[in-house]
Amino acid sequence: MIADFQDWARSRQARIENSLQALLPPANVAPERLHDAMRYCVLGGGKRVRPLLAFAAGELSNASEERVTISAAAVELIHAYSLVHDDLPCMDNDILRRGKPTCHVEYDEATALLVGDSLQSLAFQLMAEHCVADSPQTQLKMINQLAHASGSRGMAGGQAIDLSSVGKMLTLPELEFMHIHKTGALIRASIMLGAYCGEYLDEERLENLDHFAKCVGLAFQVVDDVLDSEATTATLGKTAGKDADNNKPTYVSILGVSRARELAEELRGEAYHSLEGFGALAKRLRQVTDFIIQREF
Ligand code: GRG
Repeated sequence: MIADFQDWARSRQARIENSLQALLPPANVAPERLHDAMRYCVLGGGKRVRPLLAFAAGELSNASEERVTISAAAVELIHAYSLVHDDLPCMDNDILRRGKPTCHVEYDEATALLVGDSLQSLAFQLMAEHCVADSPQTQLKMINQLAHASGSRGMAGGQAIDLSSVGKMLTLPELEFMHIHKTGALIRASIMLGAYCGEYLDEERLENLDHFAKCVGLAFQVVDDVLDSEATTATLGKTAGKDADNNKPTYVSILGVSRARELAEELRGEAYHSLEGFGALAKRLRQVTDFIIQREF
């Protein structure tokens, strides 16, 4: 990774960490155990890929860092909630997340459910409380996109398809449909929200950005599948090899590792192509794309 990108990414990661620290309810405020668990699940871990994408997309529209920070925090809270619920015994039943015991292991199942519920509500509270766009119409559009991306026609719907596909052999289009929803929708929302924080982009630019976002969301998942099959639990900070153990269809089980890696490269090419009209303004988006494709955890 080039030093210039590392510095940029570290400063945004620190910014989002500090903001999440301040925006989450303090652990000494009642109900203390719930607030403590919310902080445990959000702070001090994670690559913060979605916030990085939001900051990078904000550069296309000259968005203020304050606005992007709130939008990125909202997306990251939804993401953290999804991980907490995904780890529950009724879903993936996992004990390790971000190198630490999962929420229901460290606290209990009821607390983990409430943590997810509360993080989701807090995300929308932030988007309603702070001014994140030039006009109320754009701000409502952003809240709508985040709600859509999180719900049954986005992430939660993708998770439902995932749960029902255990033990089945999906076709490539079916697998893609699942991931566009489960992982892709929130990644797409983080990019579009970042851009909406600034000057309004014309429809053609928004469409190109949206296409970029779809490619990156899928590429993220393809790489995630490759890492799940090749990396170790210690490197990932979550249980490796879970997809195969759970008999889940993945890009690796359908395509094999080397074709899956090629697919990630093809998606990178298509993502780059969608950014051509933005020129140098899209430098950070290209770099975050590279980070997503080349990451080792
Ligand atoms: C429970 C409604 C509900 C949804 C869960 C996103 C999701 C849907 C489940 C997560 C399971 C999973 C491992 C999906 C693969 C891709 C993914 C989202 C990985 C985790 O995201 P990273 O790598 O995590 O960005 P960090 O810890 O870096 O934030």
